[in-house]
Amino acid sequence: MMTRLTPDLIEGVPDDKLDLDSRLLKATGKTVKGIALEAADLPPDTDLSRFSASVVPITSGQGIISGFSDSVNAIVSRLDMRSAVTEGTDVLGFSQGVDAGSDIIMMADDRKFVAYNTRERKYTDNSWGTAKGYAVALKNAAGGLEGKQVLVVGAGYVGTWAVQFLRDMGADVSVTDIIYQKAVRLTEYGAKPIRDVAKAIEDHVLLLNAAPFIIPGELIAEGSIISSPGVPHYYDQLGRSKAQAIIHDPLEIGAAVMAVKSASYSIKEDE
Ligand code: 2YH
Repeated sequence: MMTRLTPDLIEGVPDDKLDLDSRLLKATGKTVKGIALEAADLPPDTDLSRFSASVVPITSGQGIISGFSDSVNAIVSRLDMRSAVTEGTDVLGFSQGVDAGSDIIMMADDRKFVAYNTRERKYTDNSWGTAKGYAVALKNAAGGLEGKQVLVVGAGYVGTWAVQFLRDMGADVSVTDIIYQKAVRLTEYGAKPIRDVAKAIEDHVLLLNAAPFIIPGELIAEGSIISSPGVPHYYDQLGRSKAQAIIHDPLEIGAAVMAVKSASYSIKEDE
């Protein structure tokens, strides 16, 4: 299932009213930029100011989401890259981004959100960036994942990437999905499928929730750390009181990782 963002979900992102950096620092010891640099395998002091991005509004399918391009633009600017929303939309906007000499072009339709590196002719995808960012956030919040049991809830695009990243981080990964067969498919990546979604959640304290699933507080184990990209995002009061940390934002972590990973292709080529 692909969740479409809505204007109310991303309200506050352009002005950083959600104060994600403070919340992330508390939970993980890192800022969005810190998480994104680690996710892109770049050193924490990497200077990104020489990179420029264009964000192209896309009208196809269900059309423009009010505030989406402005939010992505603000997220990229907060990484210290130069960024602007193109005046034109769609193909015209893309050509304006290329003409402006942008290193990275960010654009999303209903099915795909990409950061395209114009120099290296490579793109990074939002499912990849979201899974990587939330896996890195979980790792930092947990003080490392080597040998630890982690549950991925949801075996969609983000969950599938998350399983692979968490395994690479040395975690012992289980996966659950209301469609059990989807979880079973991820044995291919070394994840253990669990049929009973509720029991799987009760039995784990380290969770990556990549499902459009609201976890009721009674299922959440005391002291849980929940890295939670899935939308709709809601945790009840009981869940919030039991969890040690719940990491979530509507757009920023995934988009920041995409942009930094995209820049990293050029940095790696320069070396
Ligand atoms: O929200 C979405 C899709 N669900 C992409 C999901 C990728 N994992 N797309 C945003 C659409 C933005 C719109 N076309 C605009 O304002 O440019």
